[in-house]
Amino acid sequence: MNKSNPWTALALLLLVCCFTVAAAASAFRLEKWEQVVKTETGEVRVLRGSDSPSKRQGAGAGSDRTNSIHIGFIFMEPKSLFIPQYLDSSLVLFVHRGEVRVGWVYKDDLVEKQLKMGDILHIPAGSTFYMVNTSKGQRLQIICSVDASESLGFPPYQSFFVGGGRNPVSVLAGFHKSTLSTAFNVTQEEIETILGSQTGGPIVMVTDDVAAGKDRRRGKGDRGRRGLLLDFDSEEEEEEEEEEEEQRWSWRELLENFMIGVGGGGSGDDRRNAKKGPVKSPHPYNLYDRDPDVKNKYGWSLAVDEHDYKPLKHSDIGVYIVNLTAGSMLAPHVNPRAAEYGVVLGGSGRIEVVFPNGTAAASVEVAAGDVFWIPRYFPFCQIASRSGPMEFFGFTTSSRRNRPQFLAGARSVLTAMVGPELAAAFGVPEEILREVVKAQSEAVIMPARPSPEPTRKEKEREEKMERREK
Ligand SMILES: *[C@@H]1O[C@H](CO)[C@@H](O)[C@H](O)[C@H]1NC(C)=O
Ligand SMILES: *[C@@H]1O[C@H](CO)[C@@H](O)[C@H](O)[C@H]1NC(C)=O
Ligand SMILES: *[C@@H]1O[C@H](CO)[C@@H](O)[C@H](O)[C@H]1NC(C)=O
Ligand SMILES: CC(=O)N[C@H]1CO[C@H](CO)[C@@H](O)[C@@H]1O
Repeated sequence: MNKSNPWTALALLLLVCCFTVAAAASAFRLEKWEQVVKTETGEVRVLRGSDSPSKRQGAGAGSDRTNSIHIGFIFMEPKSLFIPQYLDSSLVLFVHRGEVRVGWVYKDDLVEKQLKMGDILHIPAGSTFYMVNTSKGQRLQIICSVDASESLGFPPYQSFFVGGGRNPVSVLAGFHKSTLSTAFNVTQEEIETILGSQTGGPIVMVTDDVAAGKDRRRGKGDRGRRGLLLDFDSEEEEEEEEEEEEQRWSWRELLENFMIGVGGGGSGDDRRNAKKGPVKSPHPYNLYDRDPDVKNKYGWSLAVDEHDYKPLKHSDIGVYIVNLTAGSMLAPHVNPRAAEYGVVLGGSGRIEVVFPNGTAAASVEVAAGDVFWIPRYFPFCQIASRSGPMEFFGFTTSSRRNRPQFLAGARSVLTAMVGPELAAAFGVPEEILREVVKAQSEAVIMPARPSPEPTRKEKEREEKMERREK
């Protein structure tokens, strides 16, 4: 009479309950593993959060943040380097095992920290960082949250390698060689040396010196302490962690919409009239009444944010204006916090924009009246034509201090990071990297490179090519 045994019935009931609970629990377990990086010396795996941000149409960013977080697992063998990169997502790193030295750009300076087991560290979206193992013979494991609420919408996250070469491809590679030659003030050959060496993937083996960070301590005075850009205001701004609703777009839309108003008519001369609308209080703010943030022989630029003009805070919009002399360049840079809209007020020039994978997204000629759009995080530069100055003005989609990150010039991410890690990232000797990074004495706005005259080596190569073509 087992059937009627009440104990058996109870046991069955319990069993059923257990299964139900287990089934429910498995629905809460994230199982969509993705291998994002895999090299001989390391690996990154990501588990996507239960909902990707692109699905959260219309949801106020931040209101349901839990849905837009992915969980990343980073494994790095001893003596390995995670090549300098920035992401379209912010990270909170947690050191699960081993030790790691992390260098990253914080408020325009390079900061380095030695993390040990149990430490956590926040790396903001758009901030360039690298990681070096420092644990003796122990595999390093980091668990991190990948907060995609500021992402471009391509989960799990989009990385932009600053260091690199052939693999990973540095975003620098997306600019014309001649543009880089001007920005860095070195020959195109030297550029090719820097950008053609690394083949090891995003996580590479490094020498003991790099792993131990020896050079770092020795050369302390030489690096790190420099403001990257526009430290025109030493007052420490409290970072409001406001969430910004980002535009969603696809690569295709990007290509199609780069020039949103080519030949939009209207010469730059209208601008002053346009400004004098019937604006009531609060008082307007005049761009021309203020000293530029950056000014040298080759041009000037200034940006107005909510700290300068409070009303901007309400609409969360920033304003900037740039004037470049003939042939000059606003060096390759990145806006870590905002998309940028620009209007060419006068003159003409060229704009280059680079995809995250280090290929050219656009290289477009612009003239007065043209309107351009640059997505957040995308590297780009503006170059005035040699025939005359180019003036452009525009808006950024954030009223917070933008802190553009420059990728070339005397105050750039590269000058801040130059050292054994960056050399290892590019796969070249440190002296060679230093020569290239230091050749440019100007910051932010660079002169045209004087001689389109090729060097002897370049000439010889050209002649060889010509002969081959015949
Ligand atoms: C921009 O610079 C050019 C010379 O480089 C100058 O003639 C022009 O007036 C400047 N524009 C403004 C608005 O300052
Ligand atoms: C780089 O990314 C763009 C945009 O997604 C794509 O069109 C292009 O094919 C990619 N190039 C390479 C070499 O992967
Ligand atoms: C560019 O490099 C040359 C040396 O090769 C130097 O004389 C010149 O001052 C540099 N120009 C700038 C703007 O740094
Ligand atoms: C600084 C440091 O401890 N680096 C270590 C990275 O891993 C290698 C291999 O175990 C060690 O020899 C290094 O000391």
